[in-house]
Amino acid sequence: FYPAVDPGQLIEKIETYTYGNTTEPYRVLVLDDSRAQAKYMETVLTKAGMNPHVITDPMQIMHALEEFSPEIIILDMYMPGCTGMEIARVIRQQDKLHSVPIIYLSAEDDVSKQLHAMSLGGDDFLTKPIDPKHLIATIHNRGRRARSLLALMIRDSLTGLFNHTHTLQLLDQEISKAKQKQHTLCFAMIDIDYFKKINDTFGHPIGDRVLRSLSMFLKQRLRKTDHIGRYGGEEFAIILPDTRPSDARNILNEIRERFSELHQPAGEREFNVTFSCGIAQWREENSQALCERADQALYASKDQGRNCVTL
Ligand code: GH3
Ligand code: MG
Ligand code: MG
Ligand code: MG
Repeated sequence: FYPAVDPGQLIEKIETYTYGNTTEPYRVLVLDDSRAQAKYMETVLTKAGMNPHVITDPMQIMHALEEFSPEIIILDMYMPGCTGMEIARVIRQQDKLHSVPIIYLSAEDDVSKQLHAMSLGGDDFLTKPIDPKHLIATIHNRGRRARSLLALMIRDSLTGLFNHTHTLQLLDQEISKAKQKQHTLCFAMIDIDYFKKINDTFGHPIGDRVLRSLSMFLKQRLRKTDHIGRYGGEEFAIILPDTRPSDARNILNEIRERFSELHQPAGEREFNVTFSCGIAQWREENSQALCERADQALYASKDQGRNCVTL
């Protein structure tokens, strides 16, 4: 029977690792077929201020990944019917779990077997019995790194806005929420007018500055609940949850007008920039269909001579 140590004693020692109130506790998925070990892990992680989800049946792993969406995964090596290595390999085949750290925790002390397990997608190999301080420190380090990596992965580096991929993920999430709550939802696409000409006339760095200027402008003028993404080069996407189409149009028209009045500096000179916008209200469709309709509205704005908003 493992562990031999009473978790109650250990709790005192790992208390110092507890989070401040500022951070969301790490969601840690633990898979171990031993009920005693599972219970022990749950106690230790909870006492360390983390949010553990512990399962003992390897068959539950897919469901747990989907429902709990862990930030860190801890796998036992030997379980009836399968090994932790096999689970790790399956996890690593999923794109969206690519950056989730996998930590093996096993009594296996054969180094060549440990290294083989690591080669299949594990990030660490910890051996039982593990000092809880060592365990918690490892989870903290892996978790912190995974979170900062994720924060970088979802942003566009030039503007700091959400990138294309994450914008579409957010749109899917907001569509689900709108369905659940029977809310309305609007999606807007923005494209800068004659941006090529700006680059050609003033140079690429000035063009980049215009992109940042519009990004800041949008951030300042939209609500905290709206999501702003850089959809493509000089294209932006805005998700407006719980917003009526007429309100979305008014907001974006106001932003369009104010932005066009900004003086964009270029050395001794100054110039003005306009954008065109298309808005679509969600009609119980998927995100792709919604994007296409917003894009059509945007092209209608371009057709009408640019610097306008089409709903
Ligand atoms: P329209 O009014 O029809 O939208 O004309 P446009 O010139 O804005 O449209 P077009 O799609 O022909 O040109 C977009 C340009 O945006 C082409 C590309 O060189 C430029 N671009 C894309 N990404 C960046 C970037 O990151 N920085 C800069 N400076 N320019 C970019
Ligand atoms: Mg086991
Ligand atoms: Mg374009
Ligand atoms: Mg353009």
